[in-house]
Amino acid sequence: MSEAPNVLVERRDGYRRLALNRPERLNAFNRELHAELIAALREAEADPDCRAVLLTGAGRAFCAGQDLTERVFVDGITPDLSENLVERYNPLVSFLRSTRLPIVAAVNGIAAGAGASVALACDIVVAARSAKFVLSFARIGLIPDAGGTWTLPRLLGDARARALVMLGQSVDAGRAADWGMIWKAVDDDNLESEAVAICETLAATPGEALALAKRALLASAGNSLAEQLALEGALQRQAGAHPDYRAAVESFRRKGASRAAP
Ligand code: T3D
Repeated sequence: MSEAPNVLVERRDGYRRLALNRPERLNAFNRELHAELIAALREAEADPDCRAVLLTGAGRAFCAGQDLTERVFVDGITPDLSENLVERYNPLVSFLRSTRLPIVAAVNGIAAGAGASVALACDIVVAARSAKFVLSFARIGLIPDAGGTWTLPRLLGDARARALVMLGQSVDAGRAADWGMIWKAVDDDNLESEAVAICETLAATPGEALALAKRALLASAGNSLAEQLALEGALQRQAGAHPDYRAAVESFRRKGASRAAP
């Protein structure tokens, strides 16, 4: 009998739905899950008909971060944790941020440790009201990784980021939305339909514009205003040269002409 996939992939019209699928471990990341997730994301990116990704978790959790059962201390020696970051989490988070595809996280339950960091690395995060973001790293003697120390202060500001990181506190979805940590919190029963509606909107939006906007937003974190203005100029030149732009403007003008017609 073949083993269940660690990532469930559904190809839908205009987008793909990827579900982390280790529900008995609250979808904690092990090597296999990492490998299947990055492969599924790369495959989605390579498919010209795929214009967005919906990322969620199977079962009651989104993701409980690193699978701690993978950590074995032989003769009291800790494995080098940076290896796992360099080989798995860092490429994953870099991919989520830099891919042309908009990534929508539908956080269906607890997102802990690197699970929270991965959710927050997505472009649009919508969470079920019962979901919680648990910055649990300090509780086990670690620092936030998978981009957590980059994302949190940018989303929350320094004061909230520091307190959350140091106290290892949970933030429920409602508060996360109030604080600007995520796009919105929705009733549990509506999570899937909200995430689907967002993906359908994205799939119907000119893809080149979304990809270029992602590039500009990513660069803004390290750029001066002057550098960012220059980058916007360069990327807007590219956007304007794309047939999507011309088609949209011509359609607008046609509609204007028909409105003006007696
Ligand atoms: O190592 C490196 O490579 C460095 C990178 C680190 C990145 C990180 O993510 S560090 C942070 C790792 N994650 C955590 O510390 C979270 C650990 N989990 C929890 O604190 C709790 O499970 C939760 C708060 C997430 C949920 O609590 P609760 O009460 O709702 O569920 P539970 O009963 O604790 O968990 C259910 C099952 O999932 C349970 O298994 P069992 O007893 O039914 O067989 C539990 O052991 C398992 N599980 C939950 N989290 C993990 C896990 N198994 C492996 N790894 C986990 N992270």
